[in-house]
Amino acid sequence: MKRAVSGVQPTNNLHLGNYLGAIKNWVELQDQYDSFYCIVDLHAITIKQDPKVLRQNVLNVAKTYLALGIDPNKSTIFVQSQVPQHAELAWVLNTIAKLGELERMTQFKDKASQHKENINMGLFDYPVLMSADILLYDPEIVPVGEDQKQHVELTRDLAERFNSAYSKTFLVPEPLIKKEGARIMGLDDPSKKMSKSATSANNYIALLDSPEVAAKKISKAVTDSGSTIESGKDKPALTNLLTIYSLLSGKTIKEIEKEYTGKGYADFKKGLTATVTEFLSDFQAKFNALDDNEVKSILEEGNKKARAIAEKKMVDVKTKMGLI
Ligand code: ATP
Ligand code: LTN
Repeated sequence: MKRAVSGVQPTNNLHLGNYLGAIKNWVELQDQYDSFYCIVDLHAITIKQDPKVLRQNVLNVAKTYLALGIDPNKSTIFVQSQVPQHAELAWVLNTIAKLGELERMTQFKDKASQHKENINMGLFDYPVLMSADILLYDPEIVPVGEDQKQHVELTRDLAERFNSAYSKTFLVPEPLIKKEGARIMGLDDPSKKMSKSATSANNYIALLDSPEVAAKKISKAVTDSGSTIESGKDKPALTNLLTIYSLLSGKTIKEIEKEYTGKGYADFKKGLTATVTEFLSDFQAKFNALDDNEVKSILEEGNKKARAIAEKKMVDVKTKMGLI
């Protein structure tokens, strides 16, 4: 079976962008791919974390994966720091990654400007660790949102560079970025992506927002000029809301536009709110029903499975490099 690998950082609350751009696709891939979904805590510490909060966030992301439909009988859910080969392979890849190519990474530039007081080496090296997360498992595909395309391209370059220096060792993966939902925009500013670390909580709908809070955020969401409900390049705010509506309801954007012909923003936002709150209530009921100890044992199982594959791959890498 072909493999898929992806991950989310255990930082802040996951939001609709994380679901629609990434995790929703993971759920759909589970039957066709041997899937490995990681909680990337070593990535999270590139920004300062409170240890207690981080520990809780790792568990919360695992519960989020499960409540959104990742099935531990089909997919492997595991924690990055519990598989030491991620950090080990990152070091090896550091010796072939070029300073110049890392300096071009837009996520680094964004995060560095947001955290001027702590531009640490880990933040700079983040994409190399991500490459290690991927290459250890030889996946065919890496399902992610649009913002991660540049990092997957770097991963491909590093895989090819290593293969040509030391003979074929890594499969060169493809990013899987869906056309719809790959870049959900902020509700308060449709020119920027919805982000967990946005300064205003009105930017995102967190998966754990209460229906009341979500409704308030939708009512405050910016809209475009004009009064008709239609998508288009000149209507970024409405196109974003229509995309969310469409992906959560299963209706096409065309169908939704038709439904609201002759109606205004108030009716449209009412319909969107109903769709979003239904989704959130269903998700939160599943999330709250999960037992922490059961979730921890699912992670233990996943860690073991991931470790077995990663250990083998590192023996191959080290042998080829003359380290063993
Ligand atoms: P932050 O914005 O705080 O850096 P994040 O919201 O991007 O965090 P990550 O853990 O870095 O969260 O991303 C997890 C996955 O969600 C990645 O595959 C990423 O591409 C995807 N993703 C994040 N934001 C969006 C978005 N606005 N639209 C679509 N996909 C997204
Ligand atoms: N860099 C990603 C998270 C991430 C990831 C990965 C995604 C870390 N390792 C491996 C896919 C595969 C992010 O910031 N969203």
